[in-house]
Amino acid sequence: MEMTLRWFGTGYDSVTLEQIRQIPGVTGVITTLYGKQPGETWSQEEIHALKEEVEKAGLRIAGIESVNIHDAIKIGSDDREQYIEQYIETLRHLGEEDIHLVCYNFMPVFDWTRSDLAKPRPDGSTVLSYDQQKVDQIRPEEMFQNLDEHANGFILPGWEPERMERIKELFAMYQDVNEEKLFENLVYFLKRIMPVCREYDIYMAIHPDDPAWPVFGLPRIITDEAHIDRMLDAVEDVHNGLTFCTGSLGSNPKNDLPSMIRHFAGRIHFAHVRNIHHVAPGVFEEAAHLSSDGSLDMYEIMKALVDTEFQGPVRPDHGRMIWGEKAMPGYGLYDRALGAAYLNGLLEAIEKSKK
Ligand code: CS2
Ligand code: MN
Repeated sequence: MEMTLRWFGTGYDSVTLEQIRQIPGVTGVITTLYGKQPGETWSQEEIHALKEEVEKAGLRIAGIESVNIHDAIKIGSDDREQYIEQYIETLRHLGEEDIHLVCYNFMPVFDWTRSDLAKPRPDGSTVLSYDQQKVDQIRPEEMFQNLDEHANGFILPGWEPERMERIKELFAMYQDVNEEKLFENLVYFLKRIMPVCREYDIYMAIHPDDPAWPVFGLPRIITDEAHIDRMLDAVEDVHNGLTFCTGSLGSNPKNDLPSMIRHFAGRIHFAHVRNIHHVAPGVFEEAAHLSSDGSLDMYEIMKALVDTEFQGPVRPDHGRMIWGEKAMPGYGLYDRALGAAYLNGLLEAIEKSKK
């Protein structure tokens, strides 16, 4: 397992590669061409330049998060072919640059959803939080303003202002897309891209829906073991795999995460390991990575990854905002660095106790 950190790129991220390089045990970054719109082709030159920049800093690109999927593909509209072709082109260019892991999500309209980006915790830190009642009181088109206020001036992944301006239009486009249709469109997309994934040995790793239930009446299909089984079985190829995000799947307390890791062994290509604190049904807030700070057992999660011989990159996920840092909510340097150090500690202990 390789310890990594997500990095949004020069000009977008307040965290630098030089800082990431100094976190003990972190050898790779998970990055993206942040300025790209979903559906836009990534040229090989652009990917190459990004790779050089990362390598010059003494790190490597362990994977891409995300190559976003155009709405036409999720909706299954007539113009999807063109966007699938462009996606395949991008995958080919990534493959040529020796990049073999691509994280993506298949959530309609909104990527992850939260009701608050800066909820104070008793220790004075702030975290992202979710309260179903609050979300129910907000109209989708107001969601962006609600979040933007606490975004510290950063563009949040999945919440780009140009998308938010079209929110009503987007909702209308998804009107006839129910759970079944969305699933069919995902399978169609996966079947179309599998040949290029096999050719270049690219592992696709779908990110679970966050939170793991339908929001604003929009369908969500990557939420629990049964749904994920269905998706993996529909395209039975190791290149069709999963990002195991403990915070997203863990938003539903019914998801038994260590058991799911064992169940999906071999199809998990990327792990996001973070803790959350369940407050009440439909209400949760993010926490420090430490087990005792939240509701998830981080030791059992890491142990399941080690036991199943997970070989891919792992990264701490959303961190708290601490020590006065001003960064993209969830993606500051300090708490994620603490998270990486903690996860590395667990790993060392688990591995040594096995000998
Ligand atoms: C989130 C998402 O949980 C997470 O990692 O921050 O933005 C996630 O990166 C995307 O949904 C993946 O496509
Ligand atoms: Mn995640």
